[in-house]
Amino acid sequence: MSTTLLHPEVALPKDFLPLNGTDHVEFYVGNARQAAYFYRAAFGMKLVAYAGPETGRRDRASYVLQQGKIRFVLTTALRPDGEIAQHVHIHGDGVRDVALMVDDARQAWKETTKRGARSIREPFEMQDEYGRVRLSSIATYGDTIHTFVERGDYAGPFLPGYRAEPEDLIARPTGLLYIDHMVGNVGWNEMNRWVDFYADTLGFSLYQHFDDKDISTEYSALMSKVMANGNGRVKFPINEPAEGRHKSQIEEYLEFYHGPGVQHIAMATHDILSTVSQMQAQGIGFLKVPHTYYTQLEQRIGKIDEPIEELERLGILVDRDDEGYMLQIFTRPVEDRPTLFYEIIQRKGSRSFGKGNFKALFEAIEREQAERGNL
Ligand code: TYF
Ligand code: FE
Repeated sequence: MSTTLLHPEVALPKDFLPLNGTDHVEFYVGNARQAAYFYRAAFGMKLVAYAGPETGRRDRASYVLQQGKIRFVLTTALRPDGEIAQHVHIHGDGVRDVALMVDDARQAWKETTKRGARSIREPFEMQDEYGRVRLSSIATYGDTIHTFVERGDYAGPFLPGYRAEPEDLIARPTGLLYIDHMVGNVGWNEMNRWVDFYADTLGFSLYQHFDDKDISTEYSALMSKVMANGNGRVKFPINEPAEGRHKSQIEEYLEFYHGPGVQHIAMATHDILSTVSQMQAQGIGFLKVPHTYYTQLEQRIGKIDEPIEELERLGILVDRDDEGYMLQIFTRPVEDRPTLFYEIIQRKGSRSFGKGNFKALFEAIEREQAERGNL
């Protein structure tokens, strides 16, 4: 993979998979009604649409939650057989589908399957009184898929078959705006295979800001490369485990998820101090950062707008690059298995993913791993 910045005289190859962003993230869960309550009360997402037996769908129930541009779909099986129950049986609750917004779902399917993507669903149409959408899906790592969503001028609350829900009085919004990136954990020595998959099959490239190899260190016990689509709206870091001082956190994930899958979803805010205070008050647990991190912060980062005491009180990390700085924080795993977690991120010019925080971050993760007896 080359990270060379394209020179103006070099013609840009045509983007064969233009993406307008992340359409939604669908989770397969054991109990969608209760999971929805968690995301509404703690993350502040609003319930906007529903499909299930009441709307004529007999085998599953789905709750659509929204905050800013972030849309989650929580789906549960109503029967013991079938793909949803099977997914939950193996993985516990987890991300099934990272759905991407396209102008042409037939073209997206054709271009990606032609380049080697495994088809999950050939292009098909769905229709109701609000209009028509076109969908198609391909496989990615583990049991995870990408659905291409072509909405056209569809005017319904989500997709055909969903009913709109009344104003959500449970949701306590926390200022989350959009998905900044979504990270996949893959198996030992599989990172480059999946980096190549996103490059060759979806036309992504190594995010230019990063050096070609990126980091595997004694303390991180992982390797990571960030892939981004042509217009940079979709960014997928890919992690693989590495040998380190202790058992890799990625290995722990792979054991409990029983294979590759989505590790974390990073959601952006314009005011991380208020977003994190509110999420904490609403019951979300974040990783703890030691006091020493903050005693050295100003000399590492320079002057920043946020009071250091406030950052320390909340456990927010800061990193800088030549374009600016960024603030980030990580939740504890949000399930009983040490699998999926969330990152809250505020960018102030920086395109960093927090490389400068890796030591502090991975030590914090290891402390939690040790508490689970998995180090
Ligand atoms: O997305 C990223 O690359 C950063 C860094 O287990 C990171 O958030 C990488 C691995 C990890 C936690 C954070
Ligand atoms: Fe991240």
